[in-house]
Amino acid sequence: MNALDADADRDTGLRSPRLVARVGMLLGICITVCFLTGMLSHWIQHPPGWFYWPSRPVWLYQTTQGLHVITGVVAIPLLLIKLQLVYPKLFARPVIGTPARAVERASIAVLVSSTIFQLLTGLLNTAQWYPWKFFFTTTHYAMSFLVVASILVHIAVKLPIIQRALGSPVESTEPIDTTGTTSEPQRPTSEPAPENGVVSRRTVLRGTIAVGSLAVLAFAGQTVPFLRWFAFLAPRSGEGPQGIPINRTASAAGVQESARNPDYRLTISNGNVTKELTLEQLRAMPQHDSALPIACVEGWSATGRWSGVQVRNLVALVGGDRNRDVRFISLEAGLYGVSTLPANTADDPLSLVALRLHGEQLIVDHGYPCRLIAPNRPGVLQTKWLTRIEIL
Ligand SMILES: Nc1nc2c(c(=O)[nH]1)N[C@H]1C(S)=C(S)[C@@H](COP(=O)(O)O)O[C@H]1N2
Ligand SMILES: [Mo]
Repeated sequence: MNALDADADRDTGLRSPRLVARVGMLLGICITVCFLTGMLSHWIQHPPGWFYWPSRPVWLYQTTQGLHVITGVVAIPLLLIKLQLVYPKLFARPVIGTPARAVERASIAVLVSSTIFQLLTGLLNTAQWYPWKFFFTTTHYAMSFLVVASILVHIAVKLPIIQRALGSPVESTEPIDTTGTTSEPQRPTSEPAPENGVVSRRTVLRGTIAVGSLAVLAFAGQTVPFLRWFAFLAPRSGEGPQGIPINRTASAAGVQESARNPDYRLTISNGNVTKELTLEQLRAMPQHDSALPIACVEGWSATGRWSGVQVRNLVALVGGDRNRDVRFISLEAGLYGVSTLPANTADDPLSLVALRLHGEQLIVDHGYPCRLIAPNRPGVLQTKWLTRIEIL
């Protein structure tokens, strides 16, 4: 008999709550970190009134978003292992039963389907593969609340069993009361712990941790340079012209011609005060260097040595002060063609309108004639092909 087929009600097989609760706990940790880092990324991109995000340390967002993608990826094998351990229960009779049981089963249906949906669409997003019609970020955000709410219900319902299961050794064969009440007598068991030829619970638990660690290595290379070699699953790991991947090319954005227009001007406005600068004038202003990462929301990140004009110098040029948010507008019309830099980050000496990358003029795919590069923020807000800057 296969160890998985052992009677689920007894504590001899792999379906023991002792193993299921431990795998569930690992999965719960991953999902919690994934949810919190995801909320953070959402708030940075759509800041509520109370939200403040510092401009330092420069690597903070890179780290939290790396964690978001890695914990999301690791949750996939953990979820599959957990489902494999418990799936007979999903089809247990009666299908609905008492009202309490109906609620529990409905919450599990929501839990399983929303978590699978969330993790898979997130994974496809890291590969920039969108085989669906809905707008990814809105759906991903809304679905995260469903995932978390259904997990909380699930934990609340199972809490007595979880506590008993985690409170005893994983290999124990003492019966656990899985009914949630103490009234039902439990069958004692005298079966020995699994021996040769039968996979033990401890082996499954170690295997789960090993699979999770492998998934970490396979994805972490997207953002941790010395792990890059392991990153066989990472879609983009630091390859690209001028040492940085390209997220959207100039031709995909439809700016091939406008970006190369010899009459190019960068317009800077502060209320009625407006200045137009040619590329020559921008180059003639004091140039500063910033070593900053592009940290894409999709999980990859890569650091470049950028140089150009400090945002705060451009703000001062039109009489703006250090308490003003600044809006950056691209030649590319549309969703990714505009971003707002909060005042604290606009004032950071590392925030640049960059003209050069790694000592060379920016190539058009990296944002020529000039782009925004600022510390500690998502790549999607590092607007390329700037045409206009507005002091708000
Ligand atoms: N105008 C514009 N700027 C943009 C984008 C874009 O699509 N259009 N993509 C953003 C995203 S999602 C990222 S991760 C970075 C990537 O910059 P890179 O292509 O130079 O690496 O640029 C950002 N700036
Ligand atoms: Mo991105």
